[in-house]
Amino acid sequence: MKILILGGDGFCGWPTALHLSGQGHDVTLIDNLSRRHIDTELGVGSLTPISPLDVRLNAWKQVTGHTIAALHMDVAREYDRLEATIERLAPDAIVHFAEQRSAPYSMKHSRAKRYTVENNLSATQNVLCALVETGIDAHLVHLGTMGVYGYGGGLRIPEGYLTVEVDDSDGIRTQREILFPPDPGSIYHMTKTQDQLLFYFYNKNDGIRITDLHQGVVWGTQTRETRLDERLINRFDYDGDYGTVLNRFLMQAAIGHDLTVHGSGGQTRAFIHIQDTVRCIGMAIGAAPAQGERVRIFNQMTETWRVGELAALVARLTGAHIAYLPNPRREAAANDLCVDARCLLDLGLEPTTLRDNLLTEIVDVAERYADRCDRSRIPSTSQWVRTSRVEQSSAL
Ligand code: NAD
Ligand code: USQ
Repeated sequence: MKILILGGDGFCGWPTALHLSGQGHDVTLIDNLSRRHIDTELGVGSLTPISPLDVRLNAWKQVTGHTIAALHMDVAREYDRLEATIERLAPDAIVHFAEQRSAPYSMKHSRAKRYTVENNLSATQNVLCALVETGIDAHLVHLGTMGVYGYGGGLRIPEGYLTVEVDDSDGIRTQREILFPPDPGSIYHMTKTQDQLLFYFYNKNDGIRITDLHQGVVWGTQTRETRLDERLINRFDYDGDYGTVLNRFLMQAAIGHDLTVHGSGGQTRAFIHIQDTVRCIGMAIGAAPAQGERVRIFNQMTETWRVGELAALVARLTGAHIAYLPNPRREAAANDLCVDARCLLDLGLEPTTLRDNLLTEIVDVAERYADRCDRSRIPSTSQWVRTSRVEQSSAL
C-alpha cells in the first residue's frame, strides 16, 4: 500500500514509519519538526540521542534497503502543499499523528493553549478537506486518546459509541448510538474531542473512511526496527511537560531520582507499549472500513494501572523512593477505569503487558543515556489552575 504518515518524526510516528516500511509498504512521511523545535523552546531534549531526520532515513535505507520518502511540511498551515501532495501520491492510507500531544504543555500558558488548538484542529481539518477536494479515497487513521472519555466517570467505556434510550418524536422509547459524551481534562485532550466531531461530519457528509484510535498512555521507547541501529533510536521524553508517567518513573529510578507521583497516585490510566502501538496501526490499516461505514473507533490500550501502583512496581524493581507531590493538574484524585478493547484483539493483537524484563530494558536505556538528563527539567511545573492577572492585582 501507499501510506502517508503525518507527524512521522515523532515518538509514535517514527517507529510506525519503520514498521510499515519494513512490511513492504511504500511510505512517505511528513513532519514540520515542531516537536524538535518545542524541545529547543523548553531547553530540553530526548534522553536518547535522536538523529536528524535525514540521518534516520539514510540509516534505514542502509540497514534494510527500504526507502522512506520525507517532506518538511506544516500540515496545519500549508494547506495547498498538503492537498497537492495527497493528489500526487494518491495514498491508500494516511496515518495522522501531526498534533501537539502534551497535556501539560497545552496548559502551560496562553500561547501554548492557543497553539495547541490552532495546530491540532487545523491539521485535522486540512487533511479532511484535502481528501474531499482531491477525491482521493484514502483511509484516514487518526491517533486519538483515551482522555476524550474523561476516564469513564465510573462507566464502562465502550469503543467510541454509547447506546442510549431516548423518547422519539412520538414519545416512543427508542435506542440510539451516540458518541460517548466527551469529557476532556486538558486543552490538548479537548482538541481530540473536537477532532471526533470533524470526523463525524466529514464521514457523514463526504463519506471519508476513518478509523480513530483512542490510545492510552504509551510506554517504552524501542521497537523491533528502532533497535536495528543506534541512528534509528526512538525519542525518550522524560521532562515535566512531555515525559509520560511510566517512562518518567523508569528514568527517574535509573538516575536515583524520587518517583514523582502526583497526589495520592489513585489516578487510573490505560497503557500500551510502543511496540503494540505500531502493530495496532498496521492492523487498523489492514482492516479499512468499507465505503459508507461510520467512523470506526478502537480503544488502543492493553491494560489499566493506578499511577501509585506503577510507582510501587518500579520501586520494587529498582529500589527507588516514591515522592508524593502536590498535583499540578486538575484531575480526579482517584478513579476506576474499565475499558472495552475487543476490536484490536479481534484483529489479532497479542498484548505486550508490563513485564519486569521490558521495564528493566527501559531502565537500561535510561542508564545508558543518564548523562544527557537535565534533572532540573524533571519537575512538572505546568499548573492546570492558576491565578489570573486580575486576581493577582486585586490581592495586592
Ligand atoms: P510527538 O510530539 O512525538 O509526535 C508528533 C509529531 O507530529 C512530531 O514529530 C511533530 O513535529 C509533528 N507535528 C505536529 N504538528 C505538526 C504539523 N502541524 N505539521 C506537521 N507535523 C506536525 O507525539 P507522539 O507521542 O508521537 O504522539 C503522536 C500522536 O499520538 C498524537 O496525536 C498524540 O495525541 C497521540 N497519542 C500519543 C500518546 C503518547 O503517550 N505518546 C498516547 C495517546 C495518543
Ligand atoms: N503523573 C504522575 N507523575 C508524573 C507524571 C504524570 O503522577 O511524573 C500522572 C498524571 O497526573 C496523570 C497520569 O500520571 O494522572 C498520566 O499522565 P501522563 O503525563 O503520563 O499522560 P497524559 O498527560 O494523560 O498524556 C499522555 C500523552 C497524550 C495521550 C494520553 C493518553 O502525552 O498524548 O493522549 O497520555 S490518556 O492518558 O489515556 O488520555
